[in-house]
Amino acid sequence: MVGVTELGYLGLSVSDLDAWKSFACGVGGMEYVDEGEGDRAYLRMDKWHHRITLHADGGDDLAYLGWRVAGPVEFDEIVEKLTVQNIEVEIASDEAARERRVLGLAKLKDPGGNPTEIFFGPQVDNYRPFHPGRPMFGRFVTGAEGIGHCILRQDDVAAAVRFYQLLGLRGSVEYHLALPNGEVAAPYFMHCNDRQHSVAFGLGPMDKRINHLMLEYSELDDLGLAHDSVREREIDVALQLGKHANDEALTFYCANPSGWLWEFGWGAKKAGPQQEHYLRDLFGHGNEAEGYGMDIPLG
Ligand code: MBD
Ligand code: FE
Repeated sequence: MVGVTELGYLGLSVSDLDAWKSFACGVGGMEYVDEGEGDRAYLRMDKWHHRITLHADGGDDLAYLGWRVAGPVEFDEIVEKLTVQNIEVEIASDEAARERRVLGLAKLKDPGGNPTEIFFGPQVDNYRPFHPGRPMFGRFVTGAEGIGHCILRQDDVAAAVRFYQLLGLRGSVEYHLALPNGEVAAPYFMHCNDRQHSVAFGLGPMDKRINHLMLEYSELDDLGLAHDSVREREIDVALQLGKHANDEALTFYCANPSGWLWEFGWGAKKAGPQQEHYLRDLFGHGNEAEGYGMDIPLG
């Protein structure tokens, strides 16, 4: 069955491009690309033209997610599959596809109302080496595993699971977390390639469409540099350094300039063939700054 192959790109609505440049590049190590368009700038993480577009429209939230399919045949197949399920899919114009630097583009919404795009054929500028915004020991883990993962707002988790299964993702609830109020949180994680999860949801109501984006470094020391500079700049840390039970990644979560979280990580294990669930993380991930939708007992 046709399915998406990776979470390929994100569009973010932001209000302060300079603050984003300083955070994503100075702290995170991304490359800033300004092509003089005025209302937007790009963040590069590898040889793709970009992985993130920053739209300076003041939204301070997720603008859209881009899911990749292999090529034109798979693109037509997945559009057909979604249409048969009565999901409204708009095939974008050539001009709109060019704007995203892809060959083919379709636009739809997930059940949470999150603007979702399906594309094939990203522009890869392999003549231009990736040039990190601050010295890096290694690189971002992207390639076949895509940009990283994110947690999205979904009011109806069952509907979200059905939708992402239709896109070709697999997964399950991976944690049962006992909350202080006696309830049990049961977040749902889904994958479409070797990355242990590309999308997750089910952590309760959220103010924004997105809770966090996770990015993975190939070298532990780059996570250390990011952590040092977050602490140096006194950026809010919502979850302290710790190791997740599901992907066993060492990560921490800090606020980005739009007031939602970036999870910087290293050492994630690959998706396995069978599902497991956990009651807590391995260590760390203590709660620190509150109000970012991560006030959950993981540690
Ligand atoms: C993750 O990446 C995550 O964000 C949470 C909340 C739990 C496990 C892995
Ligand atoms: Fe995460």
